[in-house]
Amino acid sequence: MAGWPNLSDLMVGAGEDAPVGLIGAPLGTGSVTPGRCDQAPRRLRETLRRIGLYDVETGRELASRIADHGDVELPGLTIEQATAPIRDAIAASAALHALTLLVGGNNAVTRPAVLGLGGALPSVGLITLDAHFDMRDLDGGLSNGNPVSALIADGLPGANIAQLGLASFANSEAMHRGALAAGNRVVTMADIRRDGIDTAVGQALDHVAHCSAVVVDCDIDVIDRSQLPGAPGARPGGMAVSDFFAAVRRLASDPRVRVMDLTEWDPPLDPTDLSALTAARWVAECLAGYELR
Ligand SMILES: [Mn+2]
Repeated sequence: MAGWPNLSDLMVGAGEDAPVGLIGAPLGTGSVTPGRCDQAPRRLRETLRRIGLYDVETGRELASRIADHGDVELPGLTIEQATAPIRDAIAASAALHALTLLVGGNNAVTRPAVLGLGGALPSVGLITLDAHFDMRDLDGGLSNGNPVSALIADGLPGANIAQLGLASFANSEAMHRGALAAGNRVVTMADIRRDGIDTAVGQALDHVAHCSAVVVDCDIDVIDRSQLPGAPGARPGGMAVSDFFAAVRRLASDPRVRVMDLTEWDPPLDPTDLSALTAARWVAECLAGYELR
């Protein structure tokens, strides 16, 4: 792809006018499985030059500029300590850009992303593409396994939460019951295989139809492990990567979607560049969806 127009050509400085913003949140502390997902923002930026701009499926070339706000400074911070700086970075970006791409870091970055949209939780929706409910209990403090529980405790109603891609033998009965009791829309991998990804995404958007702003959490462990080895939680039997890309594009096309995050990518887990190329194409799918608005 050397010499071809590519995603890196769309990156501009934080002070420049752009419809899309990008923030890195290299949060690695507090993970249930310790790892190096703090390396993901840097690796993603390095890989953007390998993703072209022209989409043969639509005959269109991506053109939306992305203002890079750099990484939130988080060295050594706990999730509790990192929450306010990430929240504030999201709020600042949302004031400037129609869509903000938040590159984690572990899945704990999703809570400050939701809080950054003004804190009016009854009007904010959350759609997760995730193998897990992220509904672990809060007794031991915040982790990458409980951002959804924490948001519900903050006051986010389950009527505003849709969860797509839940995997068998990767969640507890208590989490499943908790999600249903809260009123979350729960769509499992078998549902998606039976009904198709378009139906699943439509169900999620219907569930949050009353919300004025929406955060989409893309925990890439939702993708089948054979197609995304670089996430500690990814397992066989996960979402086809083509379905993941289609879901991301369609969700990004909804103007109410103000933040899309990419979490749980741990680059050293994948010695090939498969996971990096998948993460970088996520940026292209977000832009392609945005340009359908
Ligand atoms: Mn997760």
